[in-house]
Amino acid sequence: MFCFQCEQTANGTGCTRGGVCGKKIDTALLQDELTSKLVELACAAEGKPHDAETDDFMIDGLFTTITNVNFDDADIEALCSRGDALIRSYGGSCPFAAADVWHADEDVRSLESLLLFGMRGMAAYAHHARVLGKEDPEVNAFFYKGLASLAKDLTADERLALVMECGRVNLKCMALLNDANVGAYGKPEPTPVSTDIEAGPFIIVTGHDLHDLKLLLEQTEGKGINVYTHGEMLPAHAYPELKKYAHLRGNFGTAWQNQKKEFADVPAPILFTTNCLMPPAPSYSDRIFTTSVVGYPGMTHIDERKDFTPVIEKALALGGYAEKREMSGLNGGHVLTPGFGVDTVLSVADKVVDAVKSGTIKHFFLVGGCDGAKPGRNYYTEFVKQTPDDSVILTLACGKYRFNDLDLGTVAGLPRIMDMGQCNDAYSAIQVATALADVFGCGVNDLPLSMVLSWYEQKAVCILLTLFSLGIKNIYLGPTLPAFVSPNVLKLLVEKFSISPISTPSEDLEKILGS
Ligand code: FS2
Ligand code: SF4
Repeated sequence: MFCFQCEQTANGTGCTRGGVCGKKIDTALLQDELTSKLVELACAAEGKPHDAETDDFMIDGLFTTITNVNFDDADIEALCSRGDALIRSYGGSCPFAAADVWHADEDVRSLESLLLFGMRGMAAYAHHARVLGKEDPEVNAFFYKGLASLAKDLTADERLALVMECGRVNLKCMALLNDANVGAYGKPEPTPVSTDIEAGPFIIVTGHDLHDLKLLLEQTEGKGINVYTHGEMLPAHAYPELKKYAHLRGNFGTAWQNQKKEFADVPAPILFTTNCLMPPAPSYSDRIFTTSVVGYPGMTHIDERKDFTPVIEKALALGGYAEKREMSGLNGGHVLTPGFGVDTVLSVADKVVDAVKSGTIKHFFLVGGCDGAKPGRNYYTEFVKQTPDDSVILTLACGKYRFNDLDLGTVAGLPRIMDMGQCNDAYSAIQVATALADVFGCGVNDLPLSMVLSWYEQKAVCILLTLFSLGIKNIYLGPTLPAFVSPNVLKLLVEKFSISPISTPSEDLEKILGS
């Protein structure tokens, strides 16, 4: 096997003898086979009309291969068989071996990986929009175009152009998902969320799929069961159509990499709607339930009929805590406040603009992205702690658990930390930055705004490509740079976008604020 798609890849170069994430060699080989089928199907179907079944397969096939999504060989084999049938229905195609990509010339491999991993990330967003009935023909078409390109003999410039196109199309995909979420659940609004767990039966829901959460809330209503979000599900509390459920009580735990510790002795089932799933320890494996594209051998899977009865029965059987438990975040805080989406932030745009003009707010930082298990990620906690009092921190995705319970007070009457939502809510951050640039009559790169990002898996890759496609410069990226960015491709990204690896919080802050 060879896999280097995530930040924790072995030795910073590639997993070859099983994944650091727990992915087995056979599973990695099957994921390569699935990717090969996706490329073959894309070649067969490119330029022809394709139906919803084929689009579903493309999107879910890509999503399945994202880090920490599916470890179940049976699921991947079933997808490969579906792929074979679809390829035949489009008249067949030339054979393609995804594994050849890993052994190609390092710059070709780098550009092809950037595109493939970017598409994997974008597929997750397309999937979430799709379950809410929203799709975009341009987004769907790009999966075929991008995947088919992997089988073509292209120049480096042509490959780079496709990488940038992936970023552009992903902006549309994130906009689609934002509209789908707002259409289904209303505009997010700032909402205090408790980290305490009430007495009695409860269910923990993790991952990113708000539709699954909504269905679970409907099915648990009136049953004496509380529902707690975990990880990237925290922003659900901010949506009017979700927070109206009184039994959506609070948030449990922190980011994904702490799940083994946090789930070990909790008397409740845990429902995984997407990544990031870690191989469960025997102490809690009978309490893990998966749905949608998530899979792990031996875990109970809730199929597309979305009957959550097994999860509900488990919650009732376990009974929860006998008494209320006072929990806290990593820094000891007890309340988290998601809901600072684009509409909330822009509703106080006048206040923000006045505060910038008067010098009350001197700088904005977007400190966002993935959390992860490798050491070095407390950089982001320290960075936020060290930001000056006259600055605002916008944040999103699971990396925020490093600091989202800190009380940094207010500036110009606004909270200093504003949680914009999940990773896909990078769309909100981009909208806010663009709106501010319009008001000030400058480009986004001229705003007093710095992006300090953390990455782990492939959704972070597509967001990064989107930021590049918008011409956004001077991004600080950590905790380490992707192994799939070759020295030449990195040189190019540094020349074009002045991207920097993070160093230390004080050094980076000095560079940002001193310049
Ligand atoms: Fe975090 Fe994992 Fe959100 Fe990533 S929960 S690293 O999937 O997309 O962020
Ligand atoms: Fe290794 Fe990451 Fe691939 Fe898992 S997803 S096999 S940890 S590179």
